[in-house]
Amino acid sequence: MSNIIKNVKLRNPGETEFHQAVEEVYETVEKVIEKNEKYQKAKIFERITEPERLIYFRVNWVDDKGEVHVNRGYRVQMNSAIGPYKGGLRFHPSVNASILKFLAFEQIFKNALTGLPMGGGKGGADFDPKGKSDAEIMRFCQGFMGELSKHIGNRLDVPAGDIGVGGREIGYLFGAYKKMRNEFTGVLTGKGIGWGGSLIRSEATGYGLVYFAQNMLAENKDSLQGKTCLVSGSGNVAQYAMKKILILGGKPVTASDSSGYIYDESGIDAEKLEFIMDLKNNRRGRISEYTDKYPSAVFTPSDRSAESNPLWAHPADCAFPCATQNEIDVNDAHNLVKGGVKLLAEGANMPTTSPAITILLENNVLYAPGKASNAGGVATSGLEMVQNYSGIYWTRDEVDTKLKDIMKDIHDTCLKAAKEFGMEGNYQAGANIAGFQKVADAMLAQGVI
Ligand code: NDP
Ligand code: 2IT
Repeated sequence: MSNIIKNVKLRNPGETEFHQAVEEVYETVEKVIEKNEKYQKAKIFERITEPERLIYFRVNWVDDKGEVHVNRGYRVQMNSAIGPYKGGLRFHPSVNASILKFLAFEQIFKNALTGLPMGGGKGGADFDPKGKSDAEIMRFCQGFMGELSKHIGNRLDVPAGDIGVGGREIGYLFGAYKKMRNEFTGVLTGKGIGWGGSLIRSEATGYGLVYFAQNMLAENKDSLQGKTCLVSGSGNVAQYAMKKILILGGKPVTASDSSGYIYDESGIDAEKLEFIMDLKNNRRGRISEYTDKYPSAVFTPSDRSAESNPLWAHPADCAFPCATQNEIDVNDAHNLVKGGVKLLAEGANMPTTSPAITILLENNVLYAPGKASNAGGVATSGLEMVQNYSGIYWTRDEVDTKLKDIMKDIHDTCLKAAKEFGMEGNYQAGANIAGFQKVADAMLAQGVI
C-alpha cells in the first residue's frame, strides 16, 4: 500500500467509506501523479484528501408530541480550487463523517467533469425523515439551517438535495435561510420553479444517467431500444432514470427501497411508473405496495445477512443502481454477468464495491462510475446557479439540451483521458484522471493555500 493511502487511513481511522473512495481514485491517478513531479512536490493528493473545512454541529428539534430530539449536522467543504463548494445534503440515519467525506471527495471530481466552475462539498444529518410529519420535517430543517446558514452562501457554498432531501426539504431549508439572513439568493439548488429553481433539475440526475448510458451504447453501435434494465431505488434518481429508459425504448423491470424490491417481468411501463412516483413522492409509501396494485409483480423483502441481493440476479441487458453506496458486491457482480448484463451505469454514488468493479471490467461489462454518469444532477444545479446569478431563465428544452451536451462531453472526456493513459475504453480511469487533472492544475496555479 502506498504511503499516501496509509496516511489517509491513519488520519481518518475507521472511516471505511472514505478510505474506499480515496483508494479507488488513487489507484487510477497514481500513474498521472508519477509522471508529474509538480503534483508530487505540491503534495496535491495529500491536500485533496483533506477537507478544507469540516463543520460539525448539533441540531435540536421538537417532535409533534413535544419530545426533544438531538441530531448531528455536518457540512464537509472539501475543495474550492475550481469554484464555490457544491454538493448535496443527505438526511439518513446512517450519515456520519466517513460517508459525507467520501461523498464530498467524489463530488470534487464529478463537479470538475461537468465543465462548470464548482468545487466539492457535501453535508447532511443523521436524521431519519421516514415516518415524520411535514411539521416535524420543517422544524428539523429550520434547526439544521440555524447553524448551516452561518457557513454557506451563493458564492461560497451551495448545497442541494441527496438521499432524504428533495423538493419539500429544499423549500423549508431555503425559507429558513431567507428568513435568518434576510436575503433572497440562490444559496441552494433544486428550488421550486416559481422561486428561482431551474426546469429539469428534478429530472436531471436520472435523465443524465440514461443519456450517459445512451452515449456508451452508441459508442458500441447499440442503443437502449428493447433493452431490459435492472434499476435499484425508487427515489428521485431511480424514478427519472426509469422515465428516460422508457422514453428511449428500454424496459425497466425492478425498483427497490430499503425494505426490499419488486420485480415486474412484464416491465414497469409509464402508467406503473406514475403509480410509483405518486406512492413515493406524495403518499411516502413503501415499494411493496406496488404488488397490491400490480399482483403479477413479485416483492422480495431485503435480507441484510444474505450474500447477494437477488435484484441483480434477474436476466437483463443493463443495470442502473440508483439507491445507495455499496449495494453491488462481488456476488452481485457475478450474478449480473451471468444474467447477461452488458452495461452498468451508476446513478447512486459508489454503489459498486471496488472488487465488484474489477469483476465487471474483467467480463467486459461497460462500466460507468457515478462521478461521470450521475453528474447530470449537479451539472443542472450549476445551470440553476448561472440562471440565479444572471436573472435569466431558460426553457425546459434549453436546459435539457444543455444537459445532453454536458453528458456527451463528460462521456467523451472520460474516453479521451483513458486513452491518453493507455486504458482505452475504461470510463472509471478516464473519469478519475480527467477530474483529478483539472482540480490539481487549479490547485497548482493557486499556490500552497
Ligand atoms: P432519494 O432519497 O430520493 O431515494 C433514495 C432511494 O434509495 C430510496 O428508494 C431509498 O429507500 C433507497 N435507499 C436509501 N438508502 C438505502 C439503503 N441504505 N439501503 C437500501 N435502499 C436505500 O435519493 P436520491 O434518489 O436523490 O439518491 C439516490 C442515490 O443517488 C444516492 O446515492 C445519491 O447520493 C445519488 N445521487 C443523487 C443525486 C440527486 O440529484 N438527487 C445526484 C447524484 C447522485 P428508502 O426510501 O427505503 O430509504
Ligand atoms: O451527488 C450529487 O451529485 C448530488 N446529490 C447533487 C448535488 C448538487 O449540488 O446538485
